[in-house]
This record gives sequence, structure tokens and C-alpha cells, in this order.
Amino acid sequence: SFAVTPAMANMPADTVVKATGNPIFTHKYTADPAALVHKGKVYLYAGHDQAAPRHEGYVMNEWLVFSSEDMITWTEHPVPLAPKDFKWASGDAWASHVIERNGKFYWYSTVTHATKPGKAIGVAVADNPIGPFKDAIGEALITNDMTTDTKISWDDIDPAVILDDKGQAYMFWGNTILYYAKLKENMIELDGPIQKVANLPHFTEAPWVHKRKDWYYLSYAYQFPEKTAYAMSKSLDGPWEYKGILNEIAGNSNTNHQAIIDFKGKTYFIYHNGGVQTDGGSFRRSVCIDYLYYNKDGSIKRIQMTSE
Ligand code: FUB
Repeated sequence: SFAVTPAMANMPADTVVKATGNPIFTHKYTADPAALVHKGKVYLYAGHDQAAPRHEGYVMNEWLVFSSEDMITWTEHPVPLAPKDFKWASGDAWASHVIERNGKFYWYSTVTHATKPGKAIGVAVADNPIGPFKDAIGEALITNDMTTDTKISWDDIDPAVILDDKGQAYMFWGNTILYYAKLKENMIELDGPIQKVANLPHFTEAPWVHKRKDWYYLSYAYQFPEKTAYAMSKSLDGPWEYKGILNEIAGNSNTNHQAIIDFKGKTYFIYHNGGVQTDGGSFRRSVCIDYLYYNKDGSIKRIQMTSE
């Protein structure tokens, strides 16, 4: 447990939500899951899809955080972070990723930049996994003018951060092109040049990088509407070997966005779909969880979605 600060004492009480199947939450639309295992609990971070029924376009003004000890009973904590917490951002709580280092929790977030073109990536920090999180830099870590390979304004989205065995942090992000860069130990500065991952078929967005045994896995949204595909490598610097489709199009959502975690002896594939709730869709998405299984050679079996 952690100390309750005066700011936290004013926050609304936690709410318990029981998952009875997929989607795991039906009281709110949730998208772009990222998950963190810490001290016997899973922390699930998601964007809040707030678009009205049949509205075409994302309306996402905050991120949400839930925790669970069994993946069934979830506690929804007060809103831990919103784009307005980044003074230099104008909105849009797009995909994010939270990672722990040296007792601090770093939240890498996609937002729209207020004064520079397009999307940007910021970093917020907290001393516990539910926040509240505060802007760690006071400006964006990545802006659109740092990656000029595409003309699109949303190519700096969807950060995924991982530490290698030597403690070197890497951040992967992008749309159409997958970028990566090392981060300094302070987790808020780049440590070297921005590079590109080569030869990933149909990379769209939503990278997630995890390690199992001596393999790194890079999963990502493939084509559009999006399936999930993956590649494997012995090194975060590649080369990555493409291994195929991991998950098919989920419900009637154009996007898919996965997190992969091990928790209490099982591996979970956490993603979103749009097809299950009444009035759901590409802009009113819902987080789902299914099991992920590996083959003996380390490759991954195709996910069997509950809805299939
Ligand atoms: O939720 C907004 C964007 O849609 C995310 O950043 C992408 O990964 C896609 O899910």
C-alpha cells in the first residue's frame, strides 16, 4: 500500500466492477488497453471512448485505470490522467502505456499537440500505479517534426515501452512506420537517434513488445480494419521475423489494440472490440480479455476470441 496524499483524499471513492465475460466492462466504453503487473495485481489502463451513439470520430477526454487480483473483480480508481494534465496538449486521450522503473510509474501517452501539428507523445509520472499522474517533462517527448518520413499528422502515436535485461529502456511507437528509440534511465529523454523497424508487413499502429524466455515479441495492428500480427526477435534492435496473424478483426471495430501479460501462471491477450455492446462500434469500443497460448517453438497460437 502507499501513502494517501491530501490530493488523493479529495478524489472520488473506488468502484468495484465484476466482469461476467467479454467485454469485461459494460458501464463505460473502453479502448486501447495497456496492462501492468505489480505486486500481485493487474493494473489495466484504457482510453475512455465517450463518443455519442453513431458519432463518427474519437471523443476521448480521459484515461481510466482499473486493478484486479483475479481478472474478474475489478476496482475502478479515480481518473488518473487526462490530456488537460499536459499543458502543451489540446486533447485526445489516445493509446498509452505505463511502465515501472526504480519505484516510479511512467505513463507514455498519445495526445494532440496544441501548438505543433498533429499528435505527440508525452510522459506523466506517479509514485504508485493508480496515480494521480503528473506531466514529467512539461513538454512533449516526441513531436511530429521529429519524424518526417510520412506526411501524416498521426504517425507519432501508440507508445510501447520495455526494459531489456540490462535495464536499457526502448520505446516503440508509430502509425504506418514503426519507430523506436532508446530512453535514458530517467525515462523522459531519448538516448540516441530515432530508428525505424524494417520489414514488418502491413504495420498500421498499436505496437506492444514483451519478452518470454529468450524471445522478444512485437505485436501490432495489421492492415485496416485491423487484425493483430506479430514478429519475434532475440534483440530489441531486431531483425524481427514476421510470424503471422495473431488475432482476427475484433467485432465491428476498425481498430484493434492489444496488451499481452503473464499473471498468476496464465498469459492474457487484452484487446478491444466494437461489436458486443448495444451501440458499440469503432468509436465506442470495449476492452475484452482472452487467453494466449504459445507453441513449443515459442510461436503464438492464434487467439480464440470469446466472440468467435
Ligand atoms: O484510440 C485512438 C487510436 O485508435 C489509438 O491510438 C490507436 O491505437 C487506435 O486504437
